[in-house]
Amino acid sequence: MPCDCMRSIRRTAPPQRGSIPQRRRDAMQRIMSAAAARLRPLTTAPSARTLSGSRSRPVRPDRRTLYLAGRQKSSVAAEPSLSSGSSSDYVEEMYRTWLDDPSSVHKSWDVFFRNAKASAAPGSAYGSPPPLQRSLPGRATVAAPLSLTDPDLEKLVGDHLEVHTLIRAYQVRGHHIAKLDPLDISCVDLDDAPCSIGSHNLGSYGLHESDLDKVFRLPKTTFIGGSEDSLTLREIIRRLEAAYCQHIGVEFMFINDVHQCQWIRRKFESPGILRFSAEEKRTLLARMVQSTRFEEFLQRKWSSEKRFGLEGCESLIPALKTIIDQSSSSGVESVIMGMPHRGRLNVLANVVRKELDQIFCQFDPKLEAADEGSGDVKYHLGMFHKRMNRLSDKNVTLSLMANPSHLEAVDPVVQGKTKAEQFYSGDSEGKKVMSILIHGDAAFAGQGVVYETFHLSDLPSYTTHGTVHVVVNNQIGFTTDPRMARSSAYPTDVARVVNAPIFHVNADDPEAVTYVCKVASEWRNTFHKDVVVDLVCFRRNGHNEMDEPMFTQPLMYKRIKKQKGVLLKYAEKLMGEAVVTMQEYQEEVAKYDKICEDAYARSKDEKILHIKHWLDSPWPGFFTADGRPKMMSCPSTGLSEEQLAHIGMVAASVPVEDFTVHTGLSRVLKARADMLRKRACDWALGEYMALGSLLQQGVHVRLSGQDVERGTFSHRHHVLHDQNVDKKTCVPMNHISPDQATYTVCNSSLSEYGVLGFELGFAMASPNALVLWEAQFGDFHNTAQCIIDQFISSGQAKWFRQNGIVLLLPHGMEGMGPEHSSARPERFLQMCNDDQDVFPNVREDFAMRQLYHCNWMVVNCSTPANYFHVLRRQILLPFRKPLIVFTPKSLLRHPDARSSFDHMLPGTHFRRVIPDEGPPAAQPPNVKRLIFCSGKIYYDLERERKNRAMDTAVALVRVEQLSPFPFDLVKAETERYANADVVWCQEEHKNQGYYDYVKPRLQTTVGHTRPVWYAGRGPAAAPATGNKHTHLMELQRLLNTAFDMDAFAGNNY
Ligand SMILES: Cc1ncc(C[n+]2csc(CCOP(=O)(O)OP(=O)(O)O)c2C)c(N)n1
Repeated sequence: MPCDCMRSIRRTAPPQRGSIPQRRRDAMQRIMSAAAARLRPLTTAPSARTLSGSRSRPVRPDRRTLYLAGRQKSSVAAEPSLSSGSSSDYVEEMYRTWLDDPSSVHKSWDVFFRNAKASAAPGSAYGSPPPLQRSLPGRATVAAPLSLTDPDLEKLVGDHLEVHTLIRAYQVRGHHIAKLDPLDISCVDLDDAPCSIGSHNLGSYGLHESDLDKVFRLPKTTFIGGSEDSLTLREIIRRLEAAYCQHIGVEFMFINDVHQCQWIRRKFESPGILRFSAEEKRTLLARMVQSTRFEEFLQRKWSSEKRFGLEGCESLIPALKTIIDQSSSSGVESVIMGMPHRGRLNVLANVVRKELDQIFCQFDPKLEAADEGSGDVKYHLGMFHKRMNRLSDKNVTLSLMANPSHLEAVDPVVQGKTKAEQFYSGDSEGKKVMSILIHGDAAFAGQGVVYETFHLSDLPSYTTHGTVHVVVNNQIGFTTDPRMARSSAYPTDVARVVNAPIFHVNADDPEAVTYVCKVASEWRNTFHKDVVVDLVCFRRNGHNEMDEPMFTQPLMYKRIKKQKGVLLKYAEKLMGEAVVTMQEYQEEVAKYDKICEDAYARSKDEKILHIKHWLDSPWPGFFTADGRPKMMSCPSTGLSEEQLAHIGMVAASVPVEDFTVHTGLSRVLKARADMLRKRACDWALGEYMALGSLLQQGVHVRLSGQDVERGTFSHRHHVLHDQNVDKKTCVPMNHISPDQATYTVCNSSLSEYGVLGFELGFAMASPNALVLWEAQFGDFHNTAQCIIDQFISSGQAKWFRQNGIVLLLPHGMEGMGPEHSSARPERFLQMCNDDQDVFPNVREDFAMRQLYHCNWMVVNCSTPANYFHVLRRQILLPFRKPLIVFTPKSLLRHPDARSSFDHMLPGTHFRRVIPDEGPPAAQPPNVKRLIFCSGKIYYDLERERKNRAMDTAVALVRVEQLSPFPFDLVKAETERYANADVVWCQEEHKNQGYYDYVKPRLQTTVGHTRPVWYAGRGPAAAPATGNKHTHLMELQRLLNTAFDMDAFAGNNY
């Protein structure tokens, strides 16, 4: 599909030649006045140079411009005008020079500045310098304002400004005409109008062919001159085209930091930047050999296996290696990477250096899996490897994170793990640990989590201090071409939201790729901000090796078939330059082929596949050598009375001097103190006790989510704000004891997918941290469903790595409408891996074994003490499992939802089931109904039972740990109340909540000998009514059913 309409650029109205419009004169006058006001006195002016370039002046790093400070909308398409920063720079520079020595500037500038100083009316002050050829520098002797009429003078100044504009146009839009596409077929219109840069477009700038050999002074906003400060227009254009319009296209002019823009200009404009030594070229060729021959080897051996080969983007391997080399030389010790399917095996083999035989044996269909769990396909597995970097001579740890098929889902996970490693190694500026994210073009543009991840990049508690993004832009997504896949010009436009520079590069030019990657890593390691490398390439095969691409992209693939391989092209280039001989090249190829063959032979010796050899995050010392827990028990999660009192005291106070808290908060703190005097805890205090005590034990605690610092329901207040001083805050939890671990509590961006992924990644880095993510309301967790399904519930089964993340999901039917009621317990429970039909073998360590074998734990605590215990248990367990907690809303302040210290003292534990401890327990035979329930409905049932004076007839048993299901304890209750009918009561609708999960398990528990009845709302599409009255009616109805002893009489079971 060749297309000529590619990469057109908006035309700007050509200025009139030979005359300078009044508008511009006025603007110039304004700039002059502003410049004069800002400049230093005459005596301090540095040495000057004339327009014809007689003297040079050092660049002042503190140079001010007219750029706006702070975050600003990008203005890539904006034409530079006289009022733009760069034009004002030019005039300002002239003015400085003139102030220093009026004779050192051209006569016309002298006239102009004298007029301006004499405060001529706007417009009349302007006078153009004469043409360069006629300029004779000489000190002006006339002090009075001059009037200039010479049109040549006007043209010269105008032309200089136009040249300046032209230079800027290349910097802004040169990438539009860069030769980025190896296939030269790109159909992606960047704009609808024709191109306005290039020597054939001089007219757009008021310039003419006859100006090409005139010499122009270069502004300081360009580095094309190298050591020269003026060049002919012809040479200016040639150098700009070399810098911006060849195989590299640089998008950066939207960055509103002058220093950063200058840095990039210097990197891409300086003459000779793309010169490589013979040694560098040979290394690059060897890397291209590895990348290319690896895919060819796999194709030869397993021609009908999917491998999502890299053919068409082989330069990804040298690209990544360059980033790693460069970063290692700058001091980076650990690089964490995330990437999709394309080229993943190649990256594992040639970048992370996974043993080739381990990769090859993944292709063997006969090998059995050694580990429990599902395992995963080979192009999803992760890897961790420490190796010596040859360039820097330093060790670098490389991790490639395991990921699901769900494109881009791993991005925030990588960032979280990177943040954690930075945190644990005290790397507060990201100098030792960094991340690289590799993307496909379609996924980068299409997946919203990319945007969410970018928005974390500069937030204090989430920044990883710069990520290098590499896009494998093969100009197709499965069968969809970019014209149908995105609305933006480039797939990388999403990165502009954080002002990340974007370096597009033709991936068929390995040297250009290498250079760009060097600059990208230098950028990251200099500014600690994100940067994007867009490898514009193609996909030689179909989406996978079995796929026929000609069905849908016939013309593109006709072109691809004719496309010579990049390795061959590069080898021929180097042979042409006499950098390598044909024989050397062939030897390099043969050497790598032999490495592959030897590894292939070794892979035949493998008898079994071990997923644990593919761990991306090892936890040294946490397990035994064979990966088992060190014990199968959990100590008491209780605390001493003194500890409870001490942490409580911190929670009830402001532990710093001179800090004014809100009066409402003072009341909250006082209420806490009152409660503590009574040795009691509400929800917030229970949480305080759990987190505070873990911190005291040296366990890092991180609580993240929307508005978690105060708590959505204003109950937590973990960050206090001084009422008089901006940004003065206090985190009392960090004042518990001097040797405690750090508590991180952070309000997140308004994202679930990105932030939950991030926290999951954080939790992966170490087992010795409690990482909690709280949803604002549990309902919103489903925008992060991919992280929950693909990582949290199934991650261990697929990738062997355990994870102890905690999800706090506010849940409860309180008449708040369909969207603030349900955290969807049914969904979490449906994904639990315990068997509903098999009553387990209950041995002494049953509870522990059950936890060990589950994929996650799901709890709904009804008391602060139980919440306290379950959080502490998370760390005291000898293994890690995700914990899903349905947390309360109204119970946060419910007077009955309090716990005595007695339930938190040494020897106490999390209670999986809370039996009825009242009258029913004293006379079990009298109990007619045994109601099992979970969470807040217990308090409604309790109240109703009291109102109906049915304390002896109805037993209420709370199932606090829903999954893994406490078969043993539930059985004890059903046996205790042998005469009672068994009811499951819930406030959720019948097709929601816990019923579908609990019912078969209750039936299994009673051996299907007794019916299990249901008291609750009927089935419904929405989780809750939006009508308060209906809500209360529904509640009363279900309570009526629960306590109506005849409710189920005659019903079929
Ligand atoms: C979230 C998600 N949606 C859909 C898919 C199915 N899928 C697999 S690869 C692919 C195309 C990806 O294109 P691109 O990002 O350009 O990468 P490429 O395969 O071209 O390297 C699609 C749609 C997926 N894996 N993940």
